[in-house]
Amino acid sequence: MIRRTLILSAAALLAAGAAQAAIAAGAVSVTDAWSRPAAQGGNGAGFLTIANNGAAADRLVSAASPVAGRVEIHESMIMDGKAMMHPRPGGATLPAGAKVVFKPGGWHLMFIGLKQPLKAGETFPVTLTFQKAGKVTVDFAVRAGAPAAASAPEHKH
Ligand SMILES: [Cu+2]
Repeated sequence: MIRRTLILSAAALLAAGAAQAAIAAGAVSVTDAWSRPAAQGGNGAGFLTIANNGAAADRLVSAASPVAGRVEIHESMIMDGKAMMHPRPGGATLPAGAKVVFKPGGWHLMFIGLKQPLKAGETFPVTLTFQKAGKVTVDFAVRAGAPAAASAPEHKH
């Protein structure tokens, strides 16, 4: 099962690399992509680690997934003692040589309007678009035991 998933992921990466020369040459790599379980019709939150191994800064400009109506890039921060999420329409800066970790309480992807439930143990594809490195599709793993996205703080725009 794990082996099959790895092979499929490798095939997907190869396909993406063939279609996206920038990624094949690319300085950006993505690891540890995961999300919390979430219900159909609701919103989900996604987390990942992005390494920019290049000599120039890059930027995660957008993301998209067939499981969601749209995907937004958000940043959570504590304001007045409350966790607040803010959309970051300009995306996330990836400094040269830096590793940027999207994690609970910080940067995250917001899957708005889920077309299907995100079930623990399953994976779903997300296509990330980087300003310089281009597009890459990554499988996000839904982790059992993680708090449901429904328990996340309300959005305050
Ligand atoms: Cu959010």
